[in-house]
Amino acid sequence: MQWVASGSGAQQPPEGPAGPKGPTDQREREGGVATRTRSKTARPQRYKVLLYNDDYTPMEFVVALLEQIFGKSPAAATQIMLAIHRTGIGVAGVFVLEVAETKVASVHGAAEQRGYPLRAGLEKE
Ligand code: TYC
Repeated sequence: MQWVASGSGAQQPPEGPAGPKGPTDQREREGGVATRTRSKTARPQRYKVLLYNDDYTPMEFVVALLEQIFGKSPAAATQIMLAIHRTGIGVAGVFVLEVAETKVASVHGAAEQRGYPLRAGLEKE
């Protein structure tokens, strides 16, 4: 007398890694990785690093900072420096918060080392 329900001669496990997969078990067929496409892409907030004009910091020093800290070409650095000189303020670059804060600290450190009053700041993009 046999007591197995299937009558196939071998008991099937109801669940488990070796068991048969139902057609709706999509996560397991894809290795357990969530593959749902998101309609919203996370974009971290970015911050403008601002430089302020003053009457004492030499123009060449500001140009050198824009090249060395912000990766500007000599021509772009000169344009930005002159715009700050004329208008009082300008954007040196745009970065995620931690990088922007580091750039501001680098500007202040370099200026203080030379005794210049140059100031930098942050503004949300
Ligand atoms: N105004 C300064 C001068 O005439 C030059 C300068 C430019 C200073 C930009 C700061 O962020 C600055 N020497």
